Amino acid sequence: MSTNFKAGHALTGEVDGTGMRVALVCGRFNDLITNRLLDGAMAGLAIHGVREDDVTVVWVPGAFEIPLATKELAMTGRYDAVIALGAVIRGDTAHFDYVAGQCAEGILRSGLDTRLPIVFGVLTTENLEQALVRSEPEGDNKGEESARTAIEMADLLRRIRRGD
Ligand code: INI
Repeated sequence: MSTNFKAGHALTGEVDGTGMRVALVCGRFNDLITNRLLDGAMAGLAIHGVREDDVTVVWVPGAFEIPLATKELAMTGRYDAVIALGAVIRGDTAHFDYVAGQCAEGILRSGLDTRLPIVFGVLTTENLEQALVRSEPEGDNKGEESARTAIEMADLLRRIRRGD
């Protein structure tokens, strides 16, 4: 029979983070937005059964600094997943492209290098309004979505490695 690694519970599709340890890295730049993402992520983790005591939150100056922190946290071996939260909002210069691009590339690389799920919960938007829409306290929230992704990927890797 073939093996089919479905996301979450076979019937409901729900993911279960019970017993998982998760680290969050938040950029302080645009912290009006990143605090909203953090609230969404904490709520998402709680909904899926992750205990508050099993969550570590680390702040860094901006999105550019996120990959170094995600990699360092991943390398401790203490976490099942790491979530990166940031807000890069386009200004008048090319700075946006460097910060957003390098942040995304660095986060991807830190996951591949450490073989741990590192979730890209970094908003890259044209303006503040778009960032607000994607960080709603009750509604669309990239932080909450990232929490689910972290649990799903941690569970998937666990099952692939166990071979069940
Ligand atoms: N950092 C962000 O997280 N978001 C931004 O929109 C941003 N902009 O626009 O400049 C930003 N810049 C700071 C950057 O992440 C570093 O902290 C800084 O360059 C020092 O390395």
